[in-house]
Formats: sequence, structure tokens, C-alpha cells
Amino acid sequence: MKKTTLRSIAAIALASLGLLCAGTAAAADATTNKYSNISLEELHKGKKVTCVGCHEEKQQDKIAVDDNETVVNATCVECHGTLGELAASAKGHITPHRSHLGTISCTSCHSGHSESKVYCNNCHTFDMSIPGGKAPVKKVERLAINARGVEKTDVLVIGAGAAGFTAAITAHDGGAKVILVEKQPITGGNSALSAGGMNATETVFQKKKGIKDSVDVMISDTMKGGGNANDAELVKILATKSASSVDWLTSIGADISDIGQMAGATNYRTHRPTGGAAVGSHITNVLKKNAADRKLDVRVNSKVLKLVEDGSGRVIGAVIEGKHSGTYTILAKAVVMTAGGFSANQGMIAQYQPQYVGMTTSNQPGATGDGMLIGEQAGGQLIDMKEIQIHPTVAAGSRILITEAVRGNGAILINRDGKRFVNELTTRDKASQATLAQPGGSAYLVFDSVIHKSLKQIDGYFELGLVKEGDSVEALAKAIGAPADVLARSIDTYNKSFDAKKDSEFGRPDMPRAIRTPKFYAIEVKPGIHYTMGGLKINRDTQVIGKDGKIVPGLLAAGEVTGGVHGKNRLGGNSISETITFGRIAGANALKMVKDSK
Ligand code: MEZ
Repeated sequence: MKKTTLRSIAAIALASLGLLCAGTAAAADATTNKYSNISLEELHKGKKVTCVGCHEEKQQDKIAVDDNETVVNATCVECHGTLGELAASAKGHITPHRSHLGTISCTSCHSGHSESKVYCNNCHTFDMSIPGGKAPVKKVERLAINARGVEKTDVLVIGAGAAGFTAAITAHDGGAKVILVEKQPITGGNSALSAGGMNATETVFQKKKGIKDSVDVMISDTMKGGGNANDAELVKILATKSASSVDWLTSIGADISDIGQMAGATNYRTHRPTGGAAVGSHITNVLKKNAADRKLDVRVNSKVLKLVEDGSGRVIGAVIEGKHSGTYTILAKAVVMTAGGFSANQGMIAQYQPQYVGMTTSNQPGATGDGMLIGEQAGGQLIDMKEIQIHPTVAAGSRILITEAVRGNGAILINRDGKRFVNELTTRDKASQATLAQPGGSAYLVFDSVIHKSLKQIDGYFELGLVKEGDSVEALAKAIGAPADVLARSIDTYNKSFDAKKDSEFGRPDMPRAIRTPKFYAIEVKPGIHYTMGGLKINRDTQVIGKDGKIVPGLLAAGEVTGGVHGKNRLGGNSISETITFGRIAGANALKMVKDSK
């Protein structure tokens, strides 16, 4: 039977359930809890709807689903409308179908044959019920019917965050055949969550704004921030190539023309979208669009189990486990590892920094360090694994990062007694330690309406209900349970320092705004695991270095999966910068390896 006919039958059947298929966004709302206890399989079972209606192909009596679940997702959209349409029909800012993660697929949350889950709740705690969310879990036998056996490509990129997309696009644009695999059901990795911005120096945007900065100052800030334990050669590359990375991103459609300052930076060099919006979701959406426009072969739900060697130690591919296609091998002339860090792997945290076990993390659930371990198995050397960064401002009781840009734009840190206690722009390690030493191990980020208006990202914290407020400092003190006189004195002293352009209390180097204009706001924050500085050792060409100090042939790596760029402590804004610069180098070198092999 033809797909369209099946769709029509499906439409009639499901419409009769009153569920969907009006062909518009008005149809189904995932927040409806009426269908929570019924599995989607049951819901869609009406009358003549058959499996093939969703799964399309029939091969040897088995139903085929690719790992991207392309046909299932297209079928959802055909009946229910696009995510955009569904979001537009919802009330309020936070809707299950609008996400900063960009074009997520329906099946990231909705599962036909097993329990459905709100993917956002990997980081948030939204009270959203979802059709099939409480349905009895049925064990589904996954048939590896697509069994791919062995595939060949020029370049295999592992991990679809900013570094992975950048390497893939760069290699593709030079003429290579590229496959990009991602184990999560959505792409973007931690990069999609990145908030504050991308550090770059001597850029066109700095020049336009008259900001004086230099490669040398960015190098010395980065080395100082990293306790001089950084790989100096990699830091030089990071700074020297940062302006061309900004140009490259701009050339493919990104807007990173706004510039702020991050802790540990001497100058304004943190590039972000106009109005101070979050950098990560913007950049990853641009990269995803560029990959889609190029019809790049991007596969989600595709986990790498191990790298394949040729017997002489050369990496020539990887064994992949596809959610539906089972285990298969991709052979490649170059393999680029861009699988990110391990902040979300409590086992590895326990191994390297046991005192952080149980601490929240700002990372996405896929940040489990597999790429490092797989690279090590293939002969790669792991360095700096104990260097784990704690970010001082994760919203208390959550996994939501409150960007350092809030402090960069003028907010101060106040403890539960109403007292300021630290230079808010010191490096993250110091600010985190200072916060942990306060009563209750938490603090309040305090700002006013002028600071709020200066940074778009703050709107999101209001939408998430994280902000306490008061029409006066006294009212704010009441809202957070701090002594009003102490809080008023702290803010007054800070404002005097602002007027005098000198923070005599804590030596904060930049005070861009006073805190004077009602309303006054506070967000309670606690330190959380944010970034792992260690990883695979690489050289200037992103080649992975083995335990014997020689390169591991065939294997390149870029981004958080590598160690060395940040030393003991990464400066805010240097991560996105690293992913783009070293992602481009890895893509170019992968291309060279492909050409050299011919
Ligand atoms: O680079 C980062 O980790 C960063 C800028 C985070 C943030 O606070 O926004």
C-alpha cells in the first residue's frame, strides 16, 4: 500500500481518537495528560493503521527504521504539524515544542513502543506530562534489519557538537565524503547549551567598536587563567586563529557581533549574538543548517563502540551501534574524535575528583567521556584528567547555567547574610571556592533592571521562574530572606566603587553598570560541574598523541574531548572558540589525509 494512502488512513483513525491529524498545529498538544497512560503504539493502533505507515519500508518481512527515524518523524509532522506550528499554537513561553536546542525531532521525546520522555528534563525539571509518558513500558525487540555491514567513507567524525560539525563541514567543503555520527537523539552536544560567548581577538567586530585587544593579551590571559599549565603552542593557535574563526562563522551565517567581557579576560573579547543572546544555540543552529544545506550524512542515535585499527596501530574506522540498525562498521581514511567531555559521568568524576560526586552539572546527558576512553583504547594519551571545572553560577537546585555574562554585564554576588564576598570577575575556580565557603554553600546573583535589559539571556531566567524580585532593595532582601540593612549597605558600597571606578573591597577589574534602578533582582546560584579540561593529547595539527609520544596515525581530535588548551582552568568563552578553531584544523587535516591517501 502506498505511503500516502496509509497516511490518510492513519489520519482518519487517529482523528477518530480525537487526537490529531487536523493537519494543523491546533491538533495535538503534548502537554495534554489525557493520553499519559496509553502508549503511542496503542493510540495509533486505530483500525487499519499498520506499522508500515510509520516505518515505510518492508524488507524481508521486517519493518525498517533508520537511526535518524526519518520516516517516523516525517509522519508525525505530516499529521501533527511542524514543531514550529505546534509551538505557535501553545500558550506561554515555555512550550514542549519550542527549544533552544533547535530542530529536535519528534522521536527525541515521543516513543512509539516504549515510554515517552521529555528530553528537556535531562537538564530541566519541567512539569510536563506527555502522551505515553506513563504508559506501561513494553520491551521492544529491535531488529537490526538495516544491517549495514561495512561502509566506507573518506572522513568519519564522532560527536555532533560545534567541533564535530565544524570539522565535518570543513572536510566536506574541500571535497571529502563525510559521515558525522552522534550517540544522542539530537545533535548539538554541550555546544548547544553554551551561553556566554566566544572569545576572539583582533576581530572585525572589536575593531568596529574601537576595542583594543591583541593576540598576546589573549594568550597571556588564557595561560594565567589555566595556571600556566596549558599547552602554550595550542594556546597560541587558539588566539592567533580566533579572528579568522569569527570570520568563518560569520561567512556561514552566524551573528556574533555583540561583545562582552568574561572573568579572567583583560579586554572585551567575548563575541555573542546581537543583544547578548546565548551563543551556543545560535551557533549550533547555524552549523546544523549548513550541514543540512550540504546534505551532510549526519546520523543520530549512533554510538561508537570502539575504533578499528589496521593491525599496525593506524585507526581506520569505528564500530557503530545504531539504535535500529544494530552494530556495523564505518571505514574511513581519517577519523576525527569530537565527542566532548565527561562532566555528566559521575563514575569518571568519582575517579578523578571524588569530592565533586553528587554535585549538579550544567552539561547535557551525553557528556560522558566515551570519546576519551575510546581514543585511549586506540593508543591515545589522556592528560590533565583531574582538571575539572566548577562553574560558580548554576541555578540552585537545577542544572541551568546562569551565564557568567550576567556578572560580566554588572551583577554582583551576595551571600545569604546580604554581604558581597568576592571579585565576581575572578576565575571560575576562585569564584566557586569562595561561593562554597559561604553559608549554605550558595549565593545570590544580584542585579537591577538596567543590567537585565543589557542582556537578552536574562529573559530566559525569568521565563524559567528562577528570579526573585523587589521594587526596592529592602523588598528584594525580604524576597530572599537576607537582612535588608546589610544588603542595602553592600549594594551602596558597590555603587560607590562603581562611581570611583575602583573596587577597593575586592578588586573587581570591570564594573560596567551600577545597581540602582528598580526593580532589583536575585537568582540563587550554586557551583556545578561545568567542564573537563583534560582529554586526549593532541599536537598543533590536532593529531592524537600516543602514550609513546608518537602520533596515533589516522586519528584526529578537537574540542572538549582533548586536553591541553586550558591547563588547570578554562576561561569563559574559550570553549566555543576552541571548538571552531580546532574543528577547522581537524577538518582541514582530515581532508589532507584523504588527499594523501589517493
Ligand atoms: O565558556 C563558558 O563556559 C561560558 C562563557 C559559560 C557562561 O558562563 O556563559
